[in-house]
Amino acid sequence: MPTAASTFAEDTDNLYFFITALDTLFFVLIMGAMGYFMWKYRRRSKDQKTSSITHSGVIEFLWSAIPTVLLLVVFIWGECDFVRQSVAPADPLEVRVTGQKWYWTVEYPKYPGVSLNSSTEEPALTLMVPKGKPVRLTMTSTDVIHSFFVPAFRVKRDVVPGRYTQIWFEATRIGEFNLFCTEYCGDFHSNMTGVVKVLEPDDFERELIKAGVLTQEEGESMAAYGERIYKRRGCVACHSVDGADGTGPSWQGLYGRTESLSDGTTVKAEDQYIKDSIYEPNKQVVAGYAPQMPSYQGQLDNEQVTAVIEYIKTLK
Ligand code: HEC
Ligand SMILES: [Cu+2]
Repeated sequence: MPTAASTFAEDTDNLYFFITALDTLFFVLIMGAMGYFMWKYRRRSKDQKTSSITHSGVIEFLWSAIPTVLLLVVFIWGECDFVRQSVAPADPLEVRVTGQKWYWTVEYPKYPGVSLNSSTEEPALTLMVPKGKPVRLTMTSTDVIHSFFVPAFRVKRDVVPGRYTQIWFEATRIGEFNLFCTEYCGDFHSNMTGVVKVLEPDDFERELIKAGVLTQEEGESMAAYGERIYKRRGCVACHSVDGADGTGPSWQGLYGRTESLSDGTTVKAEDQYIKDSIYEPNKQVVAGYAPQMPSYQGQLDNEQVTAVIEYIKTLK
């Protein structure tokens, strides 16, 4: 069993063990009886005939009634856990989760401006939650079906485009736990992992704001800030900076290049074009690429776009 780090873990594991023990018990009983009868009623001589066998009402009743009762126990037990795990308690910490090829973005309505992203350098910090407080995730996808799975919490739910799905949990242990996408979602599905960090409630807010708010630091150059945005806001998932081709074109040598577009026209890749590519990526699509880039309208402000441009300028 994976580490148990939420209030659901024990319930889920107990039911799981119960079902496994029940299976084992009946496997032994049924296989044992079968072996014993094979031996006991074996044919002893060539002309031995089977005696006439009628049925036993008592045994037939028991082999129907006992499994029915046991299955009802499993059903009611499972149903109670399921209901408890479906309905969050009042006033949970609300978190918005967006799944996207091939990373997660996490936002907190209570903390505007905070955004965590699993495509960051290792460890890919994705979700921060306080210990001992109910947390409710409202999840959606911008492209294909993903699935949000934290084994240590025993929570898993599909993340579907055009629909919101919810799960909640309460973490019981401080630490870092793995997050996976468990719905095959394309080439780099296996990269769609992340880290869930559980903090003491007293540290939570401070640490979250430190990790989640992206602002230019004292003395940081525009280009260095742009590089952080590139890593933190998921550009790194599709754009390389060393010339290697990805889902999108490499940024190496991009600035000032004459770009051929899919409609047959060309454009000089300078500030205006780069800015448009970030806010309205499907307006001018680079020839040879699918229009797979999400719009960052409302997610990156003007200053951040300028920082990205300054960073791209340095990638000769
Ligand atoms: C899901 C993959 C994906 C992500 C994430 C992504 N892009 Fe793109 N990007 C593309 C693709 C595909 C293209 C080429 C098609 C097009 O022009 O729309 C592209 C094109 C571009 C271009 C034009 C490049 C050129 O060679 O002309 C720029 C600039 C750009 N993206 C910036 C960004 C920035 C900034 C981010 C992060 C904030 C980002 N992209 C995140 C897929 C992505
Ligand atoms: Cu996925």
